[in-house]
Amino acid sequence: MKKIAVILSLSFLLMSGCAKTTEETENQAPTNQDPKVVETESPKVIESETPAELTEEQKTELEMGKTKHTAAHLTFHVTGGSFYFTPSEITVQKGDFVKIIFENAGGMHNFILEAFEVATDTIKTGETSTVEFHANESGTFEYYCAVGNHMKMGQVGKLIIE
Ligand SMILES: [Cu+2]
Repeated sequence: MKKIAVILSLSFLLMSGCAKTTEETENQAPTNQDPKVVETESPKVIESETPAELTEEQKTELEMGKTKHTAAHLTFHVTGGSFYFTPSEITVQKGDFVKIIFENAGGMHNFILEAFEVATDTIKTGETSTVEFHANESGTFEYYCAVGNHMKMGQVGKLIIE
């Protein structure tokens, strides 16, 4: 009878032990899975948040952000006549996006800025021609009118990129 009692109590202990083990594994199971879930989701989230490719404008803005400058979008009205540009000096910051609205006050003129491959059409009195460029290089650059001898006659200007 004692043997049976021992066996019964042993089997009871084993059963309760098993039960506890099962509970523990059940309790542990979710905590073990949680990191796995995070691990598998995190790379996906990072991938989806990574832009396919930054545009030139975004890259510039990032560069400007590092040096605490913000790339500006600037528009200048430049008037050309015989034989001048007004203004004859334009100053922008490196990284700015510049739009030039060239207005012809009289004669045949154009606006050429070779450093940035900018050239308006040759326009007549009263006409306008617009060009845009990215001032991504600092320095002083000359713009001029390429019609006839206008440049020699003084139809030049200075672009300063700081
Ligand atoms: Cu001219």
